[in-house]
Amino acid sequence: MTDLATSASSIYSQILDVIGGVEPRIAEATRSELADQRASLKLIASENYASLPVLMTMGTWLSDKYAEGTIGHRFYAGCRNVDTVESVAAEHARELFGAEYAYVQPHSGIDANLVAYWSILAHRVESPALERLGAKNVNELSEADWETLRKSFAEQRVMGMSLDVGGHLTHGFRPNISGKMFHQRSYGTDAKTQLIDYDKLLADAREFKPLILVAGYSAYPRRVNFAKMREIADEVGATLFVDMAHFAGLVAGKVFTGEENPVPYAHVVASTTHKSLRGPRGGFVLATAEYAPSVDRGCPMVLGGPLSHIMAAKAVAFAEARTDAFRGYAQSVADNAKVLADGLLKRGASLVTGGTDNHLVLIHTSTFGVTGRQAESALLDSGIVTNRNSVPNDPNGAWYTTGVRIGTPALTSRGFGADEFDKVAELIVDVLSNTTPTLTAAGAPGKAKYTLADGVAERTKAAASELLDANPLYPGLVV
Ligand code: DSN
Repeated sequence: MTDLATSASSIYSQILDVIGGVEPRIAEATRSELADQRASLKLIASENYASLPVLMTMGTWLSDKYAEGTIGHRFYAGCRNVDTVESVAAEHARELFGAEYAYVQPHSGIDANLVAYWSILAHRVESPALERLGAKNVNELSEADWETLRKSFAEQRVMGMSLDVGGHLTHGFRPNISGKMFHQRSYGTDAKTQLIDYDKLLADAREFKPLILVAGYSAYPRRVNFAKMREIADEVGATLFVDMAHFAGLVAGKVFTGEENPVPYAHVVASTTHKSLRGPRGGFVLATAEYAPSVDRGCPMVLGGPLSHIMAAKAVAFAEARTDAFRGYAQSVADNAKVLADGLLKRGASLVTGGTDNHLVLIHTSTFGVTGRQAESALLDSGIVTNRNSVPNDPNGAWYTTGVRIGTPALTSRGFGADEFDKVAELIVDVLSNTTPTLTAAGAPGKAKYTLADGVAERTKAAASELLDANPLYPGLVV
């Protein structure tokens, strides 16, 4: 047992006892979650395991302080320690990503994207209008001028990757506020290669003339050329906004460099901190100096008061991500994804784009005659946690889907390497090959119910246990 594990065991046991004295069900659920996470193969591409120092940093009285505003310019008194926390986190983020400016207040990825959108609107639409009208801020505008400006926010255009090829709801789709704020057009991928077709994207952008070009994804298993994205944005006068929530860890870990690193090319970059970056649950925004003043208005523009305890944990996670150990981790995430993809392909699976060169893999479940929902459920029965996901031109829609998305960040954090990921591929193919859809009353394959052949769940769980036991989560932690 390491010293950290010994201390953490003692600390967390006492903390859970205290919590249990107030609400035993919460202490129980917290213990149970650790047991569940320890006992399953976590392949959700957007999840990870934060370090014990990051987890510990989240549970303090920094949570009790209101600090709306910005560093040194708060709407509340007594913020000197929050100023320190936010400054350290922002400094680490700037250095880690080589950004001119970092804003670490967003509470989540959606919040970070909202800050990005509104700061771009503030910079591109509001500021020029104020200048034209000779006003310092919106409160100085006449009612008529304000009404004109307010309406102009709703006339702006955004262009992002289509949902069914891997884009994200926040990239201008109607269920999210971004789809209600903007006129939206999506770009897809080439029908044959399933890769981004930059020439087609340019032609579409020339026609649509978006104010904002969004790059980034949540289910596209390939790298993006951000230099080309910037060329396209420049050609049509768009601001390039990159949502790197999924691959921030690969950028921080210097796996994505040169034209694959969004930071030197984008005007604004938003991200989460808890996916491949392995920090606390939260978000942040990076920007060029030009966009910094408007990003800095995130709170109270679209955010509530910053979560100081989470900003502190972001600082700790960024500090961890500066290390050689994190670089090694990030490279392993990408290497392991290739092994996982190859392991699936050689056993007969079909993958969107034919493979991966980032941290995620999208399995086409039609090869196994099941929907994404059936595959996700059968895998869960077998101790493998994934999520169903649409594939390009998905015949089953966004609810049942025809895909399962899997990723390597979490299990790589546990120490899984090539041998383990090849075995994971074997287990996945075994489960999916032994899953059959239940027939509907009309005799057609249904989309939700399924049968998993006898013994498959048990043998998969047993094999998974061997892998998990050899690579324990929070080794030595006993609560
Ligand atoms: N929930 C994240 C994901 O799973 O990709 C994005 O919203």
